[in-house]
Amino acid sequence: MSQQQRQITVTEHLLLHQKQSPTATGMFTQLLYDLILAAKLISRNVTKAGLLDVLGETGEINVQGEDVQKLDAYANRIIIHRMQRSGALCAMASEENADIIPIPERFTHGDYILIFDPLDGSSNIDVNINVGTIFSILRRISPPEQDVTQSDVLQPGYKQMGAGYVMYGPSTMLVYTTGQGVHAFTLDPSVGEFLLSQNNMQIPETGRTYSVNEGNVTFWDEKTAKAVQSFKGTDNPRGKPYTHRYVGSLVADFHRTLLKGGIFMYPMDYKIPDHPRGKLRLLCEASPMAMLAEQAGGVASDGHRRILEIVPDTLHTRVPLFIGSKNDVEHVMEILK
Ligand code: P6P
Repeated sequence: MSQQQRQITVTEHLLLHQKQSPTATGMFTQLLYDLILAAKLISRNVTKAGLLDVLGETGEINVQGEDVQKLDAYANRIIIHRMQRSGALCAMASEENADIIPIPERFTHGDYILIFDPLDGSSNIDVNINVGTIFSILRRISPPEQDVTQSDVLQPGYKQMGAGYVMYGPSTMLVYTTGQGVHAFTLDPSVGEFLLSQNNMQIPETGRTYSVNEGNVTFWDEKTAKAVQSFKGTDNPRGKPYTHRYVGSLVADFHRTLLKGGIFMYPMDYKIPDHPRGKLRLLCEASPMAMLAEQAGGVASDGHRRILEIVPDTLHTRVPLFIGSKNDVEHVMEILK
């Protein structure tokens, strides 16, 4: 990428795409701009986590039954506070909140719904491993004069207007799509701007890496175990063994898969507490990552169905997830048939 291109800020990039998309309105650009501001505030605290009293747990348990990390709660508060004031939203839904988060009457309402995981992988934060904010943007279905209902939020992933994540690691990166390709920006902390670092990212059709928590092997069904095992031998799209990589933070494992190809898997398992439908949440994890994967030429499945066609039955519906290089995911789906 030329030095000139690298100076493109995310705001310029959004406006450029807004011009090219007849349906886009300034409202969508404003939404992303406010979300980016929230991400910068989160990044500031995440990168100083060891110095501020933000490590460890709050002692609370969230709707997922997980220990709430102090930074989870902080990130959740920052996004809700900032996005309520964006003027673009009629509602929000967070991995940390049991129910839909309404926009108070005193704020301007818009037509969009923001669904997010404020700090995914936060159990890793105390050991300084990459974590991330994952977001998904829908447009309401019900008329603006009515209250937002569950049906406005429980939409299949192909209805998303946009999706993306911010990864807090050696650098803070924003990766997003509005249906016109996948683009990555790196935060330059000296100027506080996200600058374009990769345009129109494409996942290689076949990868060299498989990514799964092998510690669950005794809790998988026979076909899942066979599919995972296939990446250790020659009966796979590469015709030779893949490398195993697993960070345990979806944003980090997905970002590597997006850049290098390969497959990330979180199959259903019979571990206690079991994940009969997988561990990952459809609305705030699988769907946004699936939109990114497909926009980059990859595939995202629950093992049988296209993730983007699954209609969630609750805000916190979980699904198995197989995502990444087209040939690698289709190879697994063939075994799981
Ligand atoms: P396990 C983090 O808690 C998370 O939700 C994802 O970020 C990650 O991919 C997965 O769970 C890791 O789960 O069971 O392997 O620790």
